[in-house]
Amino acid sequence: MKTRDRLRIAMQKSGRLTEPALELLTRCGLTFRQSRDKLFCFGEGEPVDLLLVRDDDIPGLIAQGVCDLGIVGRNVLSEFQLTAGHELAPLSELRPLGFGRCRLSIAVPQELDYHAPQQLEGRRIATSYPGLLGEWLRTHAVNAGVVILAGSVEIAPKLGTADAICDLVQSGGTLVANQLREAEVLLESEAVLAGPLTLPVDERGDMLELLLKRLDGVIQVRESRLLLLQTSRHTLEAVTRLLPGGPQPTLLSVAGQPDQLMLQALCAGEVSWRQLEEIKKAGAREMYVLPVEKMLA
Ligand code: PRT
Ligand code: ZN
Repeated sequence: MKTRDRLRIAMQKSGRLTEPALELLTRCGLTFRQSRDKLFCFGEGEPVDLLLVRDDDIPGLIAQGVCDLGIVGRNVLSEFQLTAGHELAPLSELRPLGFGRCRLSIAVPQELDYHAPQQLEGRRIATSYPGLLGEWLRTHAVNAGVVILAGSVEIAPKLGTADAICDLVQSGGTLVANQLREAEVLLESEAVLAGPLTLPVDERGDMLELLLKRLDGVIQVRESRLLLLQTSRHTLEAVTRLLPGGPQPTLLSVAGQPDQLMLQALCAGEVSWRQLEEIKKAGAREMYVLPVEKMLA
């Protein structure tokens, strides 16, 4: 494989994952000379470039070494790993990214009283995910016909080309509109950062390590809030007990008020009004909840 000194990330050119993936990379400090209609975006600050492609092509591009990383749905990555030829390098999921959530499910006609996988025996199931469906059928010892379709899977039962489907579900609206209902969840999916099982050890490896650290920081702070409040020393214990999870709070003394403390705590998730009101009742005042922008552990 030819060595490169710049890292190359494959991501979806236009689709559900495009905007959130770009936003995530931007939050990691990466900026690109934008040519969205083109295949290639040159990275300006850091030696990281983008390749904009169809999501289905992303795992293959990594496996062939054309790209070092990719942002792709776990559904696409897992399907690739089950169906790709053994001559291609194995891939791994480096990080879950927390957007593009959906699930790969088997759905059956609403009138079928589904309660066990064996009811699918001998039926035809339409899907674009023959690898994942095949694996599930084997695990559950069900012999069913797999009808491979590239798209519009949900209308197959109505057309009579299949008895059930195996497709991505998010809100469930598409299933309802097609008189189908979810029977089995095969995979919980979200966008992931995919890469080769063995990471490069040259300059790209250093950049990759740096990028992973920034990514961890961004993911960690995305839901984090910094809680600031004042409390007197005698209500400190009651206030601390009510703090939403996270590391130990930091305490600062307040100038000229020896009985008062300023408390600062990093909370792992959203802090609700209800929680704030409870903490206030325990003796806190001057409370602030701030979003966290960057974090480097
Ligand atoms: O052109 P390209 O091949 O790149 O795009 P694509 O059309 O294959 O992909 P796209 O943009 O539709 O989806 C990209 C990725 O988003 C998928 O691989 C999933 O990882 C993720 N994702 C999240 C979804 C959904 N949610 C989703 N709801 N992908 C597809 N859907 C479809 C689903 O196939 C079904 O038709 O939406 C319908 C179901 O949605 P609900 O809300 O009605 O249940
Ligand atoms: Zn696709």
